[in-house]
Amino acid sequence: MAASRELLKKRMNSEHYQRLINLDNSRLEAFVADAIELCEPDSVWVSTDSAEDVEYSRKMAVKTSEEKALKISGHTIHFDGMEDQGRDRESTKYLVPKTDSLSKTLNQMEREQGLVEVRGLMKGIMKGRIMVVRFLSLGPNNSDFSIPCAECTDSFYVSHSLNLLYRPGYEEFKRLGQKAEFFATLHSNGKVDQRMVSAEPAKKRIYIDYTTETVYAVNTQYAGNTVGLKKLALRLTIRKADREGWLAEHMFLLGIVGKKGQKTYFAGAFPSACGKTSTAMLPGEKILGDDIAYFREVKGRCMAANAEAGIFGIIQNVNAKGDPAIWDVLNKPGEVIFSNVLIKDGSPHWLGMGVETPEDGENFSGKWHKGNKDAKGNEIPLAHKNARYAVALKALTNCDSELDNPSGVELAGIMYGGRDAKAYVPCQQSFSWEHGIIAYGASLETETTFATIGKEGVPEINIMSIQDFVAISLGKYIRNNLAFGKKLKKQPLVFGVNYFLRDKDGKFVNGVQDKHIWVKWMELRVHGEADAIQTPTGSIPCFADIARLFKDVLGKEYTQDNYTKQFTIRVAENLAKMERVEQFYRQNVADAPEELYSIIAEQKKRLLDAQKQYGNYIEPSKLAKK
Ligand code: GTP
Ligand code: SPV
Ligand code: MN
Repeated sequence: MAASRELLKKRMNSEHYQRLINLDNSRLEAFVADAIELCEPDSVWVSTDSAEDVEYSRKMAVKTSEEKALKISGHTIHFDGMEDQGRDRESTKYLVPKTDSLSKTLNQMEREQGLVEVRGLMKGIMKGRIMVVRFLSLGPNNSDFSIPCAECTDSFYVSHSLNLLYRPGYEEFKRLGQKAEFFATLHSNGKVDQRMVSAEPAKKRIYIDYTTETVYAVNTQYAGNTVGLKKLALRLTIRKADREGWLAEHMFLLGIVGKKGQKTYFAGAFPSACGKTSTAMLPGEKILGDDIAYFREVKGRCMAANAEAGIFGIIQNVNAKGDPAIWDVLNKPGEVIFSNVLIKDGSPHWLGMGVETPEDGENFSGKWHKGNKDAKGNEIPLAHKNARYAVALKALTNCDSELDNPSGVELAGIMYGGRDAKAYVPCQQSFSWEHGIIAYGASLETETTFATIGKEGVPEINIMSIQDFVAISLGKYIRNNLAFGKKLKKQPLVFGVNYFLRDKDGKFVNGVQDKHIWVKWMELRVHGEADAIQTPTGSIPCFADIARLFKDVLGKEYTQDNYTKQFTIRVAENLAKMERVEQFYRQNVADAPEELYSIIAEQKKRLLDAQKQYGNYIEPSKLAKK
């Protein structure tokens, strides 16, 4: 008997040992055996896909007090520590072997050293605890998109979240047997306090060993750091997609319902907390995904699927009027995990929920009262800005029918958008696939948000909204995107959006509902039903088309003044932006494709020519329809 099997047999009860052995995968057995030997749990619980097993994780999350039941049936609350309220860029590192190198914008360390450190922290860490072994699938099952994943964790909150966010994978592992090439995550909460919250944030480590497709996460609970299938797997998926010739993206998937009821699918990349869920949830449309999408070329068409099956969404500003579909699931019986909101009398409260909120209760800081201050003397808000909810997509009335379609859906358009206060117009279409990928995707500028730990509002370049997760060279990643389009007979149209453009006084020039107009316009563009005006940075909507959409979709009057304010091309700001982008690539991306520099140069030239003719601010009325 192989060494792993012997250890497993000794340390597991026979039923759970058998569950593992039935999957007939030696790498899996070695992974679980190593996890047991390293973490020394009291017992090991292997979950199958059965309803009973799925329910066990849900129940245990409450029994262990990692979650508490709320008033509405099926609702629970989980708290993360004060220093564990978002993805932690600083503690998250790629483990790079001495013989390899990764782009310098990525946080990294030498592999052997990292393994010694993180494994040292995990030694004996599960003593007195149960280790749960989970099997799940990224992408629809029985599909070219599927990727099997295994996670060992001592957190039933993590395990419960996996139930809601991903597709079951035990049967998939069984089907694949030795062929299952899976991603593995080993997670531990580490030491917890009396509230069952990870108590040693200074020892938080999230290390990605891409050479063995294994991730270690310790002394953290925040789902973005611990649910292996989310951003941790995305990093590994990008490497896999690179090897296999497809794309894995930080994008939502949305079906826009046309006049005759036909659906046109769009994907959109926005950095964390910059608009993916808000766009995918537009009332009257169909949500297919809100965070991670896979694209494959099939017979010259771009087919897309959601890696996930649920939403781990930002709850701030979710209210009855703006987000009826989410509001509905958050207010009726059904499975919902709330995290880091305020709890009072068994009900959750959050910032921007549109109703009066209590002055006290329990929140991420513990017992809370309005005016309470943190250790640094800052007032503690009633809920964290990055407080979230986890729900299965199928719980939503607007969930798209094609969620589990193994072929995915055909994509008609892609959009890129970040928090760009100064330069890009609210909505524009690229001149070509390549122009869109470079001028909107690779040139994406944004500001840091509350979704990652650290200072908010710091401007940065975040390539395709995915930079943190690009575990291959950035140049190669961009070339893959360019090459992917060239393989397609029918390319999706590429758009740039900017929900966060500000006027001279620092006020946003658009309302939060305006994004609905931009995507409706995109749908018209896909079907050749709207004209556009050509500007130096892209094709923008004509006034009449969007005025009509504002009326039809939002019942709002849209004025020429609004249009001029929003769509005036700010030449100097755009030139400065292109300079910053070029500089970024020259300094950080040694292998950036030549095409990137030529597309940026062409855009600069168009801007300079226009500047000579029209000056620094070009009103759309001055430019010609195309
Ligand atoms: P992750 O889940 O972190 O990947 O984020 P996301 O891209 O799904 O972000 P989400 O759509 O949840 O939006 C994040 C924040 O942006 C929320 O607090 C929204 O209120 C705010 N937001 C969304 N759309 C707009 C908009 O059009 N204008 C402004 N000003 N804020 C917006
Ligand atoms: C993001 O930060 O982009 C998220 C939330 O979607 S998580 O990755 O889970 O932290
Ligand atoms: Mn995200």
